[in-house]
Amino acid sequence: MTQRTLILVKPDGVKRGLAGEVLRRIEAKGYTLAGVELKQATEALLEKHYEEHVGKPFYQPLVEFMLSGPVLAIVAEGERVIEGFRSLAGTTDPTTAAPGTIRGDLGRDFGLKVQQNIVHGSDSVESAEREIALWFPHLAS
Ligand code: DAT
Ligand code: MG
Repeated sequence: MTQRTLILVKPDGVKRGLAGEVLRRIEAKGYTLAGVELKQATEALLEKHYEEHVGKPFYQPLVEFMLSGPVLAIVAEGERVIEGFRSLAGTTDPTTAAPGTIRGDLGRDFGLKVQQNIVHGSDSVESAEREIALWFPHLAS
């Protein structure tokens, strides 16, 4: 089942120069790039992107962090890429994400906040469609 997913290298990843490393891991796994663009998010875009988290205690710090610099937005394509990229990324908290994953290998462990976990990846077919339409309207299906 060929799918597309929306990946973001978050502002911490871009600032630390890890955008290329994330792209390298995506390509090394065999996924293809359908879109790549450096973008500055807006509050309105993030409110839609993180709609399931609006109102949670970590929502405002998350949005402020996501506005703190540009993100590299990526559409990757491949067989079961939605769960495949989630697996490459590792679990949400970089402190405990497994070694070998992006968050596990690259998450810094000093004074790190959970939202500074380098990458975002869509978590379902529905989220992927919704998020691709938000970040890459011209690629929406
Ligand atoms: P994921 O990015 O692994 O899909 P999520 O969708 O549950 O995780 O949350 C979105 C982002 O919000 C996540 O990447 C980091 C931040 N976040 C989640 N839970 C948090 C918490 N308990 N405290 C602080 N930030 C949190
Ligand atoms: Mg999520």
